[in-house]
Amino acid sequence: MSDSAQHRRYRALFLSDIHLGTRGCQADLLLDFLKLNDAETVYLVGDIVDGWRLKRSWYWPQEHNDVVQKILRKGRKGSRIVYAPGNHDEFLRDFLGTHFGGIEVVDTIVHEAADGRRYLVIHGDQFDVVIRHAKWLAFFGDKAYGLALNVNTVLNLVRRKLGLTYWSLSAWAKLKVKNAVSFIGRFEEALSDEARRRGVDGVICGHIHHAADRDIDGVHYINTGDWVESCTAVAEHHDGTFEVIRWVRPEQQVDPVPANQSQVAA
Ligand SMILES: [Mn+2]
Repeated sequence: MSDSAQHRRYRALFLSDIHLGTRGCQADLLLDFLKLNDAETVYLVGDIVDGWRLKRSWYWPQEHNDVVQKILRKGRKGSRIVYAPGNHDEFLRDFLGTHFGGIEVVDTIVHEAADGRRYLVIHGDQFDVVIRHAKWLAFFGDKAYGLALNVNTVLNLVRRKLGLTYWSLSAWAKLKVKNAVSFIGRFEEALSDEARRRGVDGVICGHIHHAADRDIDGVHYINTGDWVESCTAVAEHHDGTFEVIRWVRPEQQVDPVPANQSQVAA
């Protein structure tokens, strides 16, 4: 089959947690994906470049360059590229509201789907603190909740100044496998609560390396997954429906892969 036959153009594509600059990043698979998939708008939903890791030891093979070039090229060829940084690329949070190389940098943004539904696009690390202290935050209410989000930002700014790594709840939870399941559940709940609070229909996020597309109490919760473990992206079709794409090596692409069936244990 030729490339043009396999080539797809979606209304929007959402990618997160690529972690360029780390050995775990599956750049070869991502290049393959980017070659065959295009969109009117490409959202980079955080942790695209792993600034924390790069600061400690420089790892930047040609393939990682190629990924950046491929994304910039999509911008030049007419795709709108929107970048909402995460915790690993939070150095870009100093550039919110700016453009570079044709890329818009935003903290969060609302994406309007073809069917009119509105989605909050956000990396999601902003809610680590909320998840950790869900009980007392619920008790003290909205003000404490807003305060906790600010504390999280300041805390990590201080850690950065001290040269410590960003404290990552997801990394911590993964070390303790039995906590991971409840962590994922609470993350999904916190993000869908935020969508409800903001009066939108759904949320599209990343951060926990766990792709999803489901309804949580009337909120459409979508997670883009990652390009370290599961190699997933989310596409919006031209009718406003969404799909989790799980990308596998070309030689394995015999049958279409069921969207919600995990091939790799997260
Ligand atoms: Mn993250």
